Amino acid sequence: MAATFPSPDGVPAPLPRMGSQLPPSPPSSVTNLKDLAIDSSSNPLSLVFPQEPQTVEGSRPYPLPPKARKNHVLPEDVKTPDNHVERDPRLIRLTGIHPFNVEAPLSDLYNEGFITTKDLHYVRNHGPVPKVEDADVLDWEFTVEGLVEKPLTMTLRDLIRDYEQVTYPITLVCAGNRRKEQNMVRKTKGFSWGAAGLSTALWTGVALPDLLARAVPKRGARYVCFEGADKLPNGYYGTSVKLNWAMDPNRGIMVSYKMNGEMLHPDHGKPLRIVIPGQIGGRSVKWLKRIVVTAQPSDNWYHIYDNRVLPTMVSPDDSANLPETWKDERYAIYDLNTNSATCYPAHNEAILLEGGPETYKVRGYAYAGGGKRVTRLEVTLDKGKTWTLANLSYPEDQYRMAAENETLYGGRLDMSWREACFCWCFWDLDIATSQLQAADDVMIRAMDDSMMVQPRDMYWSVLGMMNNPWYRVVIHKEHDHLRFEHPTQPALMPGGWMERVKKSGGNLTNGFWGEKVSGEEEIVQEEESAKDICMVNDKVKREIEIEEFRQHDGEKDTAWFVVNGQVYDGTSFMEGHPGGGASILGAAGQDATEEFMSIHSETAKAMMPDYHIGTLSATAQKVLTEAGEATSVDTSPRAVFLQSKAWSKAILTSKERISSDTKVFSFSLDHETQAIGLPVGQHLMLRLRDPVTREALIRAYTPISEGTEQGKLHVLVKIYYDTPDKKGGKMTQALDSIPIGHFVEFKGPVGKFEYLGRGVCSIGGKKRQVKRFVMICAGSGVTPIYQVLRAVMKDSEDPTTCLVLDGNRVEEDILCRKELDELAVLGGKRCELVYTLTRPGKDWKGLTGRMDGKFLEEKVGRPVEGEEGDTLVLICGPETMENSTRDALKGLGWRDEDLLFF
Ligand SMILES: Nc1nc2c(c(=O)[nH]1)N[C@H]1C(S)=C(S)[C@@H](COP(=O)(O)O)O[C@H]1N2
Ligand SMILES: [Mo]
Repeated sequence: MAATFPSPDGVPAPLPRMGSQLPPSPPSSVTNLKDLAIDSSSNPLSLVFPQEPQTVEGSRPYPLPPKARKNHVLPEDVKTPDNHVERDPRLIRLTGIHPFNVEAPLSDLYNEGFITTKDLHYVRNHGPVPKVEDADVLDWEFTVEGLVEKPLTMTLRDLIRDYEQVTYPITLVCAGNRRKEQNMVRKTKGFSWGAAGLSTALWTGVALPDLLARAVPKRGARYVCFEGADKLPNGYYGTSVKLNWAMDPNRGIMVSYKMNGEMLHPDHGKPLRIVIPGQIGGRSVKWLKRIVVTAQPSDNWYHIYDNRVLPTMVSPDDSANLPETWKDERYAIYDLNTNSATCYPAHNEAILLEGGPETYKVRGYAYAGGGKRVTRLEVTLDKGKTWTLANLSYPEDQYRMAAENETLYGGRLDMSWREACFCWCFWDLDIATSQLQAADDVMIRAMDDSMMVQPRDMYWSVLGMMNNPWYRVVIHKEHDHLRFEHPTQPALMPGGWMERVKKSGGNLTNGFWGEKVSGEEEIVQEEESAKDICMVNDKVKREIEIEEFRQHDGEKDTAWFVVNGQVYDGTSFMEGHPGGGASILGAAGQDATEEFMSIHSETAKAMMPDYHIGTLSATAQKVLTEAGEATSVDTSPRAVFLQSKAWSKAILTSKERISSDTKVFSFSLDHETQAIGLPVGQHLMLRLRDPVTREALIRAYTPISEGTEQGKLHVLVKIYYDTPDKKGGKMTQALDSIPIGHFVEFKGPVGKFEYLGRGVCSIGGKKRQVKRFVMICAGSGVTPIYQVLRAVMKDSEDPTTCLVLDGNRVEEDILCRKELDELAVLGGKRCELVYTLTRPGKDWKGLTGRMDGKFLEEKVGRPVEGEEGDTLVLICGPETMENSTRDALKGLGWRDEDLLFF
């Protein structure tokens, strides 16, 4: 066959379908790889990646990709690190502008047919796209290393020259496909995919078993790790699969450099990636640099903290403190689960009742995992009481009919012997309009060849993955037509019955899609929705343009800021703000959504309607978003590191463990002589991004660095690990997991207190002279106290006296003890330093017991009559300690203005 029908690349020979009689004549301009190899062309790229004319539909016995478009760099990408990537504007962005996570509108995806073009193929990028010039593609180097007899370092050129090339159609599916539905039930840690988080392409490359066979895995090798070139907050993206799968030709795992006959698009891994059929997309590492054979699963951060289905009872809060649960390989996702969706009728599609069609062809897609075949798709119009079989078509099977040794895009179509299904399939069913009219909804479920059927109920888990309950489309009867409603719309797009049901107080988890079941108790408001605090004033109707907004950017002491597209006037609250007026001024003239939402309590959010003055116009919002991107990438050298309005990056240089749960994190600033820019007693904001969700985590810290120190910044942080009696923290765990050499962002200063020296304090901008500080702290609350104490004691002319009360559990918990002791010695009579422990060891000679009312009465006493205002009490510790201290001191006669809480 191969001799009779040369296997052209790009210009397909009009091959006969099975059973067809006459062999067509080969095309005159044969351009297959072998012919090209003897071509005298001087450009090596054009040999491997010829400018292939688009393949003609129908001329092969199997589907070929539709014609792809010529795209351009989109305006929204220009200011991002992806400003070199050309993209299709139809793609729906799921995580803001950057990083690029997108799906096509579901109908557009379906309309492209079996093979998706690069234009509409979904993209899941954890970070910026590595930039590789065309000229460097063939020189791209990667390794096969680890537990192998013959480690390999090779270029893409070697891979193409030295190995057999294959082409397979493969459907990639992100484990987050359909996650928006889960987010509607309860917010997961993942962003909101609709049902188009999957795509099918023809991938050309080398079968991984061939590569591994040459490297020869050693005894004891059980896993293969893959690592990409994209550097992310927690290291390079990487993951692993089992070695025996990687060695198994049945599994079809490949290293690929061509998608639909073209060099990989940058978003899809240019120039080289792994493609794993039947498994979640997350294992198909893009921009491939290393293949490492190991005895253990990958310890890459993204292998452990992404693409897992944790048990359903693990809440987002809990999950921060369960490192062992995360590492449990049993929760790692590999094979896809069986899933399906309805594409037509589309969301909001309407069909006429009178004069409309007699029947409607309901249709969509289905897939199964691990090479399994979808063996049936059933449709119900009565909530699962009765089911009808839909027609199924498997375009993938047509590739199995390719001639022996037939190639496509330079790779052999090695499909004839494969029993496995690597691709999605399509289903359809004609339903009489009258039947649709009589029903409330159309629901579907698929079954695979292990007889696993899609469940009715959702399995919610903290990352929101593998969502596959029956896909439900609601039917609305609206005067002369029927209108269809899908469960959700992707990203933040409104619409869908889930949102509607939730808004009307329905309980989506009642086993009846949130519909009121007769006899059901009045629904108790869900905890989650109770947390959606209303932050707007309904009476406010004003639309605000950018010019007006900009006039209140803090310069003239008026501070307007934006949260969720709404404009707030924070001017009158600057004095009352617990974080000091500076934190409002810092947000003035900006979109403060992320920061505001992640720092503020429900109480603070509930205050927002009082300050709500209008809605930002759409154009103004666009300008603001772009401005925000611009300031954060400003890299010009500055004398002072901290900026109040823009985040500045600092590189983590070391983590020094100073107690069982405390570390000093050291950062290098922009240059060696750069000052931190933090007045004594003030804090800075530290921002990290959760690498999975890109959610911003922001907290205030007081560094322990000397104010005079340059080029470096040291922050002492207590890491809240899980203990039997206490839950840990999201922020501190995330900070702890940042590798050396990666950045975090800082901003500031913030705080209403500042120590100016020699007893002069500034509190909320008002000066106050004090003679004595009482400093009460516990645990890591020592850091702001330590700052002020150091400023007092290091200035021998400062007459202020300090009484420091530091309460902890065990001796080891006393943080910065050496430094505190040294300051006490330095201060002599000016300083009294008292430690007390609640669980002292037997060698402890200091005080014991809690810093309760009795203790405070003894140590601090009552304010001295006639000397009101001479003493300022500084307090910093856990909330419960701060509250009990407040109560005790007020009981002793201290006034509110004498107590300052950090
Ligand atoms: N290097 C690298 N590989 C990666 C990712 C990534 O962010 N970096 N994302 C993964 C995830 S979660 C998915 S679903 C697929 C998506 O592949 P696509 O963008 O080509 O559709 O790539 C996987 N491989
Ligand atoms: Mo994914």
